[in-house]
Amino acid sequence: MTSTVTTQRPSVAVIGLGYIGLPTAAVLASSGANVVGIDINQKAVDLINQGEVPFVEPDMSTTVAGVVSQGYLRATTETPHADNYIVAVPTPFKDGHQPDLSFIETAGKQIAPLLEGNELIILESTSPPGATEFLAETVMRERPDLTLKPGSAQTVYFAHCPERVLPGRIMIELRTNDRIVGTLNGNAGERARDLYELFCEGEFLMTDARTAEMAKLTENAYRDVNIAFANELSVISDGLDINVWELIRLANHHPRVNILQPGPGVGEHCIAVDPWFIVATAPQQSSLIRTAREVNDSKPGYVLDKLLPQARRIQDVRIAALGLAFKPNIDDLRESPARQIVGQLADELPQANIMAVEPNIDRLPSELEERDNVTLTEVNEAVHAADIVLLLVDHTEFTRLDRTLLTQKIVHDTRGVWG
Ligand code: SAJ
Repeated sequence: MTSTVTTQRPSVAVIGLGYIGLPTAAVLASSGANVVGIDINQKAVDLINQGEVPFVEPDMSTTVAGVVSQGYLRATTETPHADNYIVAVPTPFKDGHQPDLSFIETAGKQIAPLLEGNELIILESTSPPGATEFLAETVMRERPDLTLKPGSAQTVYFAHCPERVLPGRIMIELRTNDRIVGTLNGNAGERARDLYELFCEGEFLMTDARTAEMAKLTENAYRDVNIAFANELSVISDGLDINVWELIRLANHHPRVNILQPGPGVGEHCIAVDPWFIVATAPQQSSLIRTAREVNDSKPGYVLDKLLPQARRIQDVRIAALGLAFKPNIDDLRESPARQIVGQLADELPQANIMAVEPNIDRLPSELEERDNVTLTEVNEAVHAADIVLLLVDHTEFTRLDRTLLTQKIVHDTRGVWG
């Protein structure tokens, strides 16, 4: 009996080289696929083709440099033909928190003219229920000669395989997390699993596309609701003169209680956005999920309401605002509540000297940089000079701060790290 061993590397085109697309492209290329990454950002494309990376993610740069130099990953602005497409484009929301699927639509229109039949198209972007179907319909509208009906030479296969990796641990979690795979037609799910098995050691959980879409949203809404519970407790505790972190620590000793941590709000693109996709899909049935979003979105305003009256009583007040990132020990400022709070402080207190401390960046974001009353300052210098110290992010540099520097200061610790 003879057996054939195929050594051919599968071809994959990854559309969107952002926080998910680029690490996925790199890890696929390092695990046996020939990958082309497509992005509209020419600067990012050029950087990647030089083996460099346009944003910081631990361990990503060495993988990218390796696969680019071996020729297994290249980036381009032009979509080529591939046997497998992975769509990892943004899914923001529009006015009224309605999902904006225009990037998915554009990706579908980009891919459609290249299709020959039998390709697999995987939607990775976090999406409202029905988005994989929407992508398939977009492609089919452009190409009426193709079909979703399995088994013919003209069939194109669609699956949803949502990313679930944590920023800061993406290169590890891509390999180790379990993967939900949702089939839209035929054996699309099995084909997606075979492709992801090149790098993913986690369990593959097979379902339909709509359930897979909802599962991803459910995970982030679960976390959002739990953070909202902690944030609501923090506001209640303030009124009762109770330390909320001690309260939560005590309650969490119960074997079936596990409350998350309050803070100045919820940042970044995932947890602060995804629950709205559920609300938009089922507005009448999602009052808890909507309220959780509102509670977390109101937290930056609550922090400001506590701080501003004190700040206004001090002439030419000096405020050390510690942290701009959306969570500890990363440089990602997207949708960060800390950044929002510092911006509003600058608006409300034109005479103040606001010393923003963010050890993970070397330049303030433009909307803060152009303000006369905000400067990027080193932590010890800022705390030393400040009347008010406002802790917004629990970066290691701040949790380790010499507490004696805080005596004589008005301290607002939104993360509960200084007791
Ligand atoms: N936060 C709190 N209190 C907590 C935990 C978090 O205030 O107890 C805040 C953080 O400071 C941050 C925000 O919530 O501002 C979100 O941070 P996170 O670490 O909870 O999550 P993300 O947004 O970095 O990543 C999430 C993850 N989802 C879940 O844990 C269910 C990740 O696995 C997803 O892949 C990612 O969203 C995504 O891309 O959807």
